[in-house]
Amino acid sequence: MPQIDDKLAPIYEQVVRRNAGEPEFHQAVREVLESLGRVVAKRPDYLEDALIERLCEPERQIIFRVPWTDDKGQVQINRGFRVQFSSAMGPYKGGLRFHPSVNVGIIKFLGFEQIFKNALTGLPIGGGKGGSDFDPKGRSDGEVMRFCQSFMTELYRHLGEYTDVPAGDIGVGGREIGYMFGQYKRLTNRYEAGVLTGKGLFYGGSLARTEATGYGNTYFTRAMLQTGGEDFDGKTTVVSGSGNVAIYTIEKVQSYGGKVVACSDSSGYIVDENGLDLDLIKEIKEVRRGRIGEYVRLKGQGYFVKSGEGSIWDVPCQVAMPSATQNELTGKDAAKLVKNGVQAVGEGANMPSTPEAIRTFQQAGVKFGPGKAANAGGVATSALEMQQNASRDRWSFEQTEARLATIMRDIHDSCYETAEEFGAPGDYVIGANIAGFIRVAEPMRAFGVI
Ligand code: NDP
Ligand code: 2IT
Repeated sequence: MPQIDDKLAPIYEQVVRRNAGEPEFHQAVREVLESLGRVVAKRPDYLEDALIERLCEPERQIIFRVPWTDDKGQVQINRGFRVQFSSAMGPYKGGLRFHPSVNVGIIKFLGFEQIFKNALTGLPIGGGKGGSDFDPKGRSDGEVMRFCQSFMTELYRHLGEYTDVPAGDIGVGGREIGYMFGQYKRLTNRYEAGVLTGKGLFYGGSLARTEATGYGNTYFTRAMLQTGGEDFDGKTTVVSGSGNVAIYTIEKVQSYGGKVVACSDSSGYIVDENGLDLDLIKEIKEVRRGRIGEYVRLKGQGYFVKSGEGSIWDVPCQVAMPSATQNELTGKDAAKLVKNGVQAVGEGANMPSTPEAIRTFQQAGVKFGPGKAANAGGVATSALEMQQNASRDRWSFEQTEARLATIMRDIHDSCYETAEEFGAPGDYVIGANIAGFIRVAEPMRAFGVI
């Protein structure tokens, strides 16, 4: 198991002590600290003024009650969160997740990852994350609207285009952003377009934001493949999830000639050896908000494996793109993928591979793109949406996508080059952690002890 440098070990121990019962947060911090030993060996000045300790402690954590009334007239109570982790690079920026599994440790791990991801984009955005344990599944539009309005009735006082700019994540898409933007506008009496991103195209949203995370991961993974003279063309690919990130990953991979044979949701996974019919998946998921298993019946081909009865990573593929949730790809899954000849793994989700899985990939020489680099296209395009809002402008799809493609190429190259510079060629985990860290550390030093 990779070790944390002796000088950094006390920081990790302190994080574990201070954040008891938050294993995902510990995991995210541990991975970054494992990489930073190489930095402080060259630059011991980064150990001064408790800079790394400060980076591991959120600037502000907000937890609040969200009361709302369901369609039966029953009052429901959820818990809302916003962790404003670091504003060294710009206003806090990061998504909102609505899922029953949400707790403060999950939001903290996501917020911590977001700091480095956002720094890697090269755009002026700090790191934050929020959400609620609200479960939108099976709820009517009216219930979702009332929940979003109540959530924003507390959150709005902590937001602002120069303060904190949320967007979507699991369970939060265009519908939810619309309800939240409407309530923010009503409460503040300000048409402050730059306060949320992922907005609808009719009220300040950016073209290509919906596609950005999946497209961006595809660009990143393609860039990794190209370092070995390979491409997606003709490669069998498996993409987990079937939400926003998964759908637009499948779309872009298919456009490069990749054959995507499997995807999933929390009920299980589908396999279609002929290549997935993406129009049908969009119809099931984006229009009907249905379950992925319906594909097999509607298409009349392929098969469905229920959750718990197998793993999507048993499906042989050359490229794997986990795009559902954290720790969905275990060491055992990774061993199976390696045995089946996987060549590249691009993480669309945040921290989908366990530490054992990452180790297995890297020891086998599989090109591994960590989420904080590979899925940064979503937040990067959110920053482009903020630019358009600030200049009261609107860019074409082509213009926005071209910026996204350049940003992903730059992120790939800076991870690749940083890994080489710090003696770990081909290790995108070390490259991403170190490149992201240095960008945040410099303004932190300039600002003094705050
Ligand atoms: P969506 O809500 O659109 O889709 C999530 C997908 O993952 C669904 O298919 C969902 O299945 C599945 N899923 C979620 N939780 C679980 C779980 N606990 N077990 C099994 N399956 C699960 O979310 P996104 O596509 O936006 O997000 C997917 C991942 O990408 C997340 O890790 C998110 O943090 C990350 N991400 C998202 C970005 C964005 O711009 N949206 C940007 C960067 C990263 P079901 O519907 O059955 O719950
Ligand atoms: O994890 C992520 O980067 C996101 N959910 C997108 C954040 C954003 O602000 O667009």
